[in-house]
Amino acid sequence: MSFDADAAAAPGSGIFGLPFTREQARVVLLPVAFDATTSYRPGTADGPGAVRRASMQVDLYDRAFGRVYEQGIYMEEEDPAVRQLSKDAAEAARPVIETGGAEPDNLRHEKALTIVAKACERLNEFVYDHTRGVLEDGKIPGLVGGEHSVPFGAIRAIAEAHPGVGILHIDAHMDLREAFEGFMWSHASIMHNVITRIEGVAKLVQVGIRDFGERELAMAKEHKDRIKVYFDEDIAWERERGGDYADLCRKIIRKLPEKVYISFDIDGLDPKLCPHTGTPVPGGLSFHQAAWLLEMLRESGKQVVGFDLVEVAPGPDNEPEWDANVGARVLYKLCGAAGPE
Ligand SMILES: [Mn+2]
Repeated sequence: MSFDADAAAAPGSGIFGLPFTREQARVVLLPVAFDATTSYRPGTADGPGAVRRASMQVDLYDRAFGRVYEQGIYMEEEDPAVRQLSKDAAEAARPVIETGGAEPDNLRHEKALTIVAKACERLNEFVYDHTRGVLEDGKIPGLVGGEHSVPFGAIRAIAEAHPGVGILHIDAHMDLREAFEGFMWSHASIMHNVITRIEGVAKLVQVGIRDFGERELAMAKEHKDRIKVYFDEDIAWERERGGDYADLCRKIIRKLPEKVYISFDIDGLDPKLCPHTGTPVPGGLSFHQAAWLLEMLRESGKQVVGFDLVEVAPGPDNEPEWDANVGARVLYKLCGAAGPE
């Protein structure tokens, strides 16, 4: 292969400028251009395309993870049916979102909720089938969203293939709402749905949490054998007191079982790293803190069996694609964390 990892990406090359086919790749990325239930600010449907474009600028040698690309990384083409499904569902959802959520006894709202739920269920099946296929081929599935509702099908397939798996969940939000604005498959409900519907997930370890409702907190407490929360505020406070971040990472990683799926919501990071994401919250992890956590996870010898990167939203047309630039670099680190022994 005449591929030069230090050269600029060749035109027509794959994600990160790489030359691999799906067969040659160990990591298979699925772009999911779906953002039907985004409540505050839409745009994550354009995330996968923007991340792919921005990935061409990522240097392929990573000081911590080495030659991440050598395992082979391939990104599937976007499925236009997914984008259409997202558009149709978002249109149905709009009147509900505009009134601040579904009203009881409002038949129009009820109908809209049904349309959105059906679209989300179809998406879940699509993602599940794809992820199963990747796992059956002995490869590592990675998903690039889209809003945070999209990995449900992937996590279901992962939990079937690797029962007892744990989720390392980096996010500003707990995403433990039973439903949000009436939408049961809302981006704000992904981990509620995982905990209540996917038995194979033994553990959910949340990091960077700083925006949540009282009922979400109650749910985390109720399931304290399965859910462990590391609040952003505590991490920041520890840092101000001169605490050892590496020590904290070790504690976080110890809470996880041997097999780990990483669900990385970009809004877990400081919003200056993701200014256009759907629901930005002040505070958050620095890029290095997130990277160190991933590096220490890899060093721990635990096995990353899949991952997602969600809620990356590029800015309006004429702005530089800063969010996608950061997203592409996080994605490369995720591929590094999932690298072979
Ligand atoms: Mn979030």
